Amino acid sequence: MSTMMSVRFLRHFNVLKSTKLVYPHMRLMSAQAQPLEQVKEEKSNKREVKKEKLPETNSFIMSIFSGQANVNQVFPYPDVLTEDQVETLNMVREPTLKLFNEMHDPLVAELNGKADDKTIQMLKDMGSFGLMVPTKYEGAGLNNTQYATLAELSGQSDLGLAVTLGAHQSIGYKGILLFGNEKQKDKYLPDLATGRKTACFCLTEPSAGSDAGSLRCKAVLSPDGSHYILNGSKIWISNGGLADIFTVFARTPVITSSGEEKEKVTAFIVERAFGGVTSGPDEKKMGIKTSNTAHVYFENVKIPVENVLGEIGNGFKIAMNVLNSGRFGMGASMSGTMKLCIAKATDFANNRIQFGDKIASFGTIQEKIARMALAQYITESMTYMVAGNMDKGSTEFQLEAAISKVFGSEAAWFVCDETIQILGGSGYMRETGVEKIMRDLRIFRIFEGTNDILRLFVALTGIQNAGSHLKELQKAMKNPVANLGMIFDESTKRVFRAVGLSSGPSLTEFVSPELAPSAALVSKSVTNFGATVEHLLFKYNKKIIHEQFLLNRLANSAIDIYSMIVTLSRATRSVQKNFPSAQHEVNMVKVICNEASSRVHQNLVACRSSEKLNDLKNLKKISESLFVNNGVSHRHPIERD
Ligand code: MYA
Repeated sequence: MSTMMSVRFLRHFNVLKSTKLVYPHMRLMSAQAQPLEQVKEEKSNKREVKKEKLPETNSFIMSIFSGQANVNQVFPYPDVLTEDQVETLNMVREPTLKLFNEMHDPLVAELNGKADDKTIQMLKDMGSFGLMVPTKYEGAGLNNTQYATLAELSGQSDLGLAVTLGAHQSIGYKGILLFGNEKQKDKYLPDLATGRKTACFCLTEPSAGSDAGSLRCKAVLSPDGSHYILNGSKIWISNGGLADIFTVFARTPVITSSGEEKEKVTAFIVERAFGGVTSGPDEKKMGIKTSNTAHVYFENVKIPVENVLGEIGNGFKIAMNVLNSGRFGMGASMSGTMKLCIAKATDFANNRIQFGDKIASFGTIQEKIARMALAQYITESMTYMVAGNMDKGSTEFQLEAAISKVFGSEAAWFVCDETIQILGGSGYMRETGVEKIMRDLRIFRIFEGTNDILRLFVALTGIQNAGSHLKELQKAMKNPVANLGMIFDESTKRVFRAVGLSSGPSLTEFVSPELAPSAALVSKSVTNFGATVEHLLFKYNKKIIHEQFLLNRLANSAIDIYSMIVTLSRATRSVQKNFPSAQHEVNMVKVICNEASSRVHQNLVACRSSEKLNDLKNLKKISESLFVNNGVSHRHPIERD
């Protein structure tokens, strides 16, 4: 993350901005040390005073930053599809599966740099270009959960083709779907949903990659106020060379409420037909070669004012929300890719004889396969948890969506790598198809927000919320009589934690009895996590935003905690519904929770123990030495003096 982001984050870090945080634990202790008479009097007032609550969030991940576990979003595991919705889904799913299995050859498509025209036309005819567009705009009218199952199929077939479909609908025209007015939807969605026109999402620029807010494309209102004139360029745009409709983010001058002129980002719907829009050649890439990636140039493009998407100056939020709303789709496609890899690996291991036995009988291979299954199960559980919550109308899913993208893309890389390892020499050969998957997969840890940026996003957003939690508590301390209930709850929690009696928020009541010990591990992890966040806020105050070594460890802990809670919830539902795979799932979740909670412990210790912090300091020094040398800075073994 750039310093710019830190600076901007600092600006939005209202909680820590003005006052130095006071460790609430200390304040609480002093509040308790009031004269007995006063306390009695306050207690007698308790019934009359309104019991104020600390700021609530429905996001499980957001809540753990305050050491709490709001389980509204995670228990029970979402079961959102009605029978009718399953039927509608099957109407798209079955022909898609047939097409992927029988017609589309990913290796041939890769050589051609695109899927063949017949395949694309069939996908358009079966509604695959407008999966989530309401039927009144000629779309398939699916919800997020239904969409996820199709994204999964595309990941299972060909990630290059998945990117063509995803860049079009997951981000390309998603802004119109989410933020367009009726006129814009009427005008654009039918052509886009049917694939008569193709869309792309134009955010990234040469100087604005991860730091999306620093974009330079500029749109200025014409003197007669009828249109904007857009100039600038965008890079690495998926579908950029094919698109007819572009969602473009550009700076526009706006007058703020104080009368000052400022440049703010605005989103526009741009048609290639407006003139002045050109695309560069298809980029030569490591993978996803079946999809098109190109630079897009805008030269004095005249955009009618009615093509402003959302409000003037609100474009950055639109871009972020489009990305937030699409990230679970990546988890879904990664989940499908892992299923394909696992099937290839098990098939190979079941048939390959070495040392007189099937290699499937060797412990080395068994552990690999089991771990691949855990990675896929976690990704799938996260994806459908996020999609299900979105379908239930949740608006607080951005952290969980980011986590599902980060976890899914890394899990898929691991699973693909292990598949190649199991297949040995065969895995390295093109015709087995896994080598292409590995090349295709590499970009998934980079685009739609690099995993590094998303980790910092998760940690900083969570910390910001925890900061406001602590600030509320500070405020409450100024009027302890009116806020006695809240102060009492918080102080009890801290006192118990301080003497090691806190077992954390109880989760055992939500899980099947066999999983109770695993749920207890999550509770413990959440308590330690909240305490560590509080400790870091106390120690670093607003400077915490610059402590990326620590922020990454918090993000990794949050990812591990989310992987435990979603799988616990899902396996519990499987047990309750008596699914044939219930015991298999319980076995997986036990391992997931044991291993993830140990990693959480290690990561949190690294944020607090002086020995571990010294290691982090040394890592910083080591890197500095390399930057000074522009490469390795130690002497070669053969050098003598
Ligand atoms: S598309 C390009 C992808 N690019 C990115 O993802 C850019 C990554 N960078 C960022 O996200 C931002 O710049 C970060 C913020 C996070 C670094 N949700 O000052 P700020 C608000 C809601 O902190 P910055 C591609 O790759 C924030 O609260 N709000 O911002 C193609 C604040 O609000 P306020 C957010 O320091 C992929 C304001 O914004 C969020 O600049 C092809 C400013 O915040 C958020 N997330 O940095 C994919 N973030 O002013 C194909 C910030 O009110 C997919 N804010 O306080 C294929 C998949 C397969 C699908 C299959 C289909 C079938």
